[in-house]
Amino acid sequence: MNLQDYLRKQQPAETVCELVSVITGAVATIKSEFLGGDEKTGIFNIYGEEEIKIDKKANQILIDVLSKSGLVSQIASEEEKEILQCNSNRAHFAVTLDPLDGSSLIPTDLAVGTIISIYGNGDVLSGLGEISAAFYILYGPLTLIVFADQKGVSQFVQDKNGVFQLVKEKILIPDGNLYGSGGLRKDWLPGHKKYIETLENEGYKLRYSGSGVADIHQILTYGGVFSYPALQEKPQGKLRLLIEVGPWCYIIEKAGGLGTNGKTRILELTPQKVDERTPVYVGSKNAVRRAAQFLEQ
Ligand code: P6P
Repeated sequence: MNLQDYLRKQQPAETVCELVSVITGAVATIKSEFLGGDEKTGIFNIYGEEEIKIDKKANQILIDVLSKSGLVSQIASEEEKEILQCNSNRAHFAVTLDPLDGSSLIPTDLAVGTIISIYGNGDVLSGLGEISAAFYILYGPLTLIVFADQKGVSQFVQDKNGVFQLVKEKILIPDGNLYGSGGLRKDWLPGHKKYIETLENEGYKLRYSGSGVADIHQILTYGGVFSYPALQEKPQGKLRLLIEVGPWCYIIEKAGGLGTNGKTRILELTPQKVDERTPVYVGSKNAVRRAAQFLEQ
């Protein structure tokens, strides 16, 4: 079964299926821009990171198709300073997007991803508990989509004709023993450092590529925990609550896992602005729950 047929079966609202198709229909165009996409632009985004050509290109491709669809009233993109208001006459979804998360790894040919969350209520700042669906596209040896909604998590792989075919559904995250942590070890706070050392002593294996979508997908597949903690000089860590962490935690929790900021469930939070950052612990329930004990110390 392909993605469109699956969604038609899953989603009563035809427009959700159409919205996802609008985005996945842009995958070939985005991939065609990878070659030469790593050239620097000399422009720095709101996070102080220098943008590369493919960041802007992927962002423009997705904003164009979304704004023309008539299905979207708001777009919050990692590449845009403000929330974009769009004319929508057929539906009024709000969409968050990270057009190409991990794009700085393109020169190394590691997997990168697009992150999407959908708000049926048309308001990206209404709270992460209002997410109606979320998915990521992972551009690796395969091009795959992991899609989550109220009914669970499913995985699709692009076939030789460019069609996304269902390969797994009702995915549940295993316990597993992988861990990844961002930030320099010297900048970790004592509680986080103790937590990670405890996992390592229990035989957890380090898996961290610097490309969040790839790292999250590995945790979803094999189990364990991905974290980007509060740091000495950055108490909110690095990752974006609305654009990256919210969708990741939505997907992982629909697969039976858990996502927190170390203390509070991420999906209970309401971002106050597009570029709000948060520490994150996301993955298998048990491993994530244990973090809180160390962080309270
Ligand atoms: P660091 C990519 O820039 C990103 O936003 C996530 O995809 C990834 O998990 C993290 O930052 C990597 O950050 O500090 O390890 O380069």
